[in-house]
Amino acid sequence: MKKLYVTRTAPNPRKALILLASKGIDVDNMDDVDVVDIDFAANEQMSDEFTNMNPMQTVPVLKLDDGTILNDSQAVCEYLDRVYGERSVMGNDVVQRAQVCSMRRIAEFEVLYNFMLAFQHSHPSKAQRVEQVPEFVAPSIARSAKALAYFETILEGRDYLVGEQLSFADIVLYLGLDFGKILQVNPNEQGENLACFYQMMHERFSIQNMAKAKSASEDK
Ligand SMILES: N[C@@H](CCC(=O)N[C@@H](CS)C(=O)NCC(=O)O)C(=O)O
Repeated sequence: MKKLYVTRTAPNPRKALILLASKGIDVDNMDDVDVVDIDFAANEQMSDEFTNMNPMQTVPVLKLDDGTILNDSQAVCEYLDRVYGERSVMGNDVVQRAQVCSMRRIAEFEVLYNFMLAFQHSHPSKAQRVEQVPEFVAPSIARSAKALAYFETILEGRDYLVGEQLSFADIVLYLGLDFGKILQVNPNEQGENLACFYQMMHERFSIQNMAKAKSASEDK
């Protein structure tokens, strides 16, 4: 049995959960994958057992049947995308794959990463993990906002960043917008196109709605 280690509220593991959900796959109901929930409040990512498996002490991690460890969200998502479901969310042809890659990296490094940096340098829960430099917070949020202005123009007249269907780039941009809320950046106030995009994605993939879908399927 493969094992997928996640924290369901954290953006990087959510990439994997949303990728599977977008393909109609219930992560808790897979024949060959067990989900292991890692509780940040209990510092489970710092335990000896977890650290032996992933010295970076981060989630997600996917442990394959032969013991191979994938300890980065992009690697985990590439694997899950290829092995499960029919349509790839990484792009349908060579050009689309390159476009999804480019949009995904900009969403990741300019939006999500800068919000994560601002969070790590300001939130008390990260004080033991990061040497906090409060001066990083405001410029990091400003860099995210600048990239959001770029995405606002990309989304003019379209539902998704690339082509006519949801791609992995959309998932990462959504997670960036959603994580920004913790830093008081309202995803509904970054432009009309981003607000529509956020609401569409949030309806399907918010933590609450994904938990509701899970409990509804368990009740059946
Ligand atoms: N490059 C890694 C980064 C993963 C990462 O930073 N994960 C966060 C959750 S979003 C984490 O596990 N943090 C642990 C902590 O803050 O102690 C990836 O994309 O998988």
